[in-house]
Amino acid sequence: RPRVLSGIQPTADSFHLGNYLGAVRQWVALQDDHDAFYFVPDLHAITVEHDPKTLAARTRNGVAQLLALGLDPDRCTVFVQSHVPEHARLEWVLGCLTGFGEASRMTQFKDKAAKQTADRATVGLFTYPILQAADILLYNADRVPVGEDQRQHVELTRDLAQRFNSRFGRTLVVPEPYILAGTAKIQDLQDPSAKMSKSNSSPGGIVNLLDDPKVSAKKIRSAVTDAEREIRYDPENKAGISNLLTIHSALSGRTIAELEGDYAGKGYGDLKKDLAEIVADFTAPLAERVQGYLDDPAELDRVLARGATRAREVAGATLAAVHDKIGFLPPT
Ligand code: AQP
Repeated sequence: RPRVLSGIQPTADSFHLGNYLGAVRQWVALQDDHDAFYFVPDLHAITVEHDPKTLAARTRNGVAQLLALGLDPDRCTVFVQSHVPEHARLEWVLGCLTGFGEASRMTQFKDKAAKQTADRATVGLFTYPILQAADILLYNADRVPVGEDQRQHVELTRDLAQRFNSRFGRTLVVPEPYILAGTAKIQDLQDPSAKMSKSNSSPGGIVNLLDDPKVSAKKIRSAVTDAEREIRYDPENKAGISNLLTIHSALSGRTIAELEGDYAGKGYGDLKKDLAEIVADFTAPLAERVQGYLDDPAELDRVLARGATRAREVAGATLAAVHDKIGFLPPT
C-alpha cells in the first residue's frame, strides 16, 4: 500500500474549515487504501511565541479533533511529533544539505517573519520547512495530502530527497504533493483574496470547526461579497461568492454547476443562509465528539503511545539508514 503522511499544527483552539476541506478530509479518505501516518507537529508550533500550558492543551485538543473528524487509530497511525525524536535528528542532517538562499526563498517564512519584529523571527521559523522535509522523508511517504499553501514546502522536500539520494545513494523516497484542486485554498471570509488562516485571519474571516453554529452563521452572513447580484463561480472577479460556493459544494456534495442552477434568480442572503445550515449540520455534532475524546485522557494517551511506537519503528529505520549513508559510526 502506498504511504501517506501529513500533519496539522496545534496553533489554535480549533481547526478551521480550510484545514478540514484542504487537508484533513483527504486524510480520512486516504486511510483506507494507504499506510497512513498523521501527526500533530508540536515542534513546529514553537517556531512562534507560545504559552506552554496552552500548547499542551491544544495538542490534546488537536488529536481529539482528528479522531472526531474520522481518523481511526486502527486504520492509521496518529502521533505527536515530539514523541518521535527522529524528526529533529533528521532535520539536522537535511539542514546540512540545504542552501541558505534556498531556505530564504520559502514564502511562508517570509510572510510569517514579516509579521514579527526583526529580532523576533527565530532560526526555528527559518528552518521550519527543513523540519517539515524531515517529517515527510522519515516515513518514506509517497504522497503528502496538503493544501495549496504547502506546495512549496513539498517541492523543497523533493529537492532534498533527490539531493541526498544523488550524493549518498538511493535512500529516501521522493514524495508527491496530493492537492485537491477544488478545495486546496479556502479563502478568508472577510478578505477573500487571502487564505483562511489560524494565525493570519481576523476572527470574522475564519469558520472554526468548534465554533458555536450561531457564531459561524453570523460570520457567514457577514462574509464579504461584491456589488452584483448574480451567484456565479468566478474566483477572479467574485472571490467571496466563489469561496462560499466552494465551501457549500464541498460539504453538500452538489457540484458548483448544480449550485449555480439552484441559486439562479436567488440572492446572496439565500446562499449564506443555506450555507450556515450546512456548516452547522457538519460542525454541531463535532464539538460533542471532541469532548468525548477529551473526557477520556487515558484512552487518548493509549492512542498516542501506540502511534508513537509505530512511528518510531519506521522513523528509526530511516534515520539509521541515513546515518549509515553519511558515514556516522553506528552506536555500539
Ligand atoms: N485556507 C486553507 N485552505 C485549504 N487548506 C488549508 N490548510 C491551511 N489553511 C488552508 C491546510 O491545512 C493543513 C494544516 O495546516 P497547518 O495548521 O499545519 O498550517 P498552515 O498551513 O499554516 O495553516 P494555517 O491555518 O494558516 O495555520 P497557521 O496560521 O498556524 O500557520 C495543511 O495541509 C494546510 O495546507
